[in-house]
Amino acid sequence: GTLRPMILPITTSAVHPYPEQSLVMHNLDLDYYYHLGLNSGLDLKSNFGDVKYVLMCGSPVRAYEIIQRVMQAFNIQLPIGQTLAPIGKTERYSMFKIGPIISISYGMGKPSASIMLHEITKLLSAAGVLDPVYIQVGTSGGVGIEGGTVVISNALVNDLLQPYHSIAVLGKIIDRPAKVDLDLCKQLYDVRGEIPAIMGITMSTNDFYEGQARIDGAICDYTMEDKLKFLKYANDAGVRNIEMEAGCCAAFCTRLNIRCAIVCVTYLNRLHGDRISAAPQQLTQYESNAITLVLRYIEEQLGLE
Ligand code: R2B
Ligand code: URA
Repeated sequence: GTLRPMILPITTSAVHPYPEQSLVMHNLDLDYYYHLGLNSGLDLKSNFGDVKYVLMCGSPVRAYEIIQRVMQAFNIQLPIGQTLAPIGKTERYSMFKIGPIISISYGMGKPSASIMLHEITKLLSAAGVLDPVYIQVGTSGGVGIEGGTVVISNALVNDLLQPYHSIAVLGKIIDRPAKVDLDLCKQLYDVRGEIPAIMGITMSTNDFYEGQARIDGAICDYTMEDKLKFLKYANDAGVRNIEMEAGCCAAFCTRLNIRCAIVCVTYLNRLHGDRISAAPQQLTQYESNAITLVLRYIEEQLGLE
């Protein structure tokens, strides 16, 4: 395909609004990816220069599961007793890499996801990676669809049902459009095969309980009717699932011209309840649906099949 510039070269004067601080900033020849435990002084080009896909998920355990599935897909077997080690530090995020695929966790919520996105993107940019594809392989609550269904987002809305990710910058609210790559979205949908998958709107919230109209949080100042009215209203507007990071990922990628897809499996149908009560093996099977679909797409793209 064509080479798309992912990000402008990292400069200090262009990004910093206060000229008087340029003295502090101008000697930024070493960039620290603080929360990843890496920096630009390392040989990023030889370690990360081949990256094509960044698979992002919430939990470090799932980031490890995903890279194990990648290893299976690439037919890589480690000697007995050896495991794949995470790259960098693991206090905040866990990153693994096999060939052109990174699997990295972002924690929970948009602020946590944002920090990871800034740092992995600066790192890949410094490594000379030109056109990476970012895919969120997440989990979510379904709205009007059954547990296990994979939702490939064709649009994102925030908790006000607006297609933005809003952040405060220099004392002002910036509404960043949160869009996905619709070609990528359709290509992912096309490889679904037997996997229950739909395309639909994903609502990205700032909380799991009140922010997602749950009535089982420690605080709940509304009734069951209020909850269902809101969820049905969202469902009528096209919302098919609810999670907590996609708005940030999509807006970040929209801003930097990075191709991005959001693929989240649903754990339950929120019109029927709030509690995630499926057995752990069932949830693992649900998660596997999203991973299988994404890896099927990547295998096809890389010609591994
Ligand atoms: C899905 O699952 C987490 C909450 O349980 C959150 O990170 C999300 O988006
Ligand atoms: N993640 C969420 O954010 N909400 C759910 O209901 C399930 C997973």
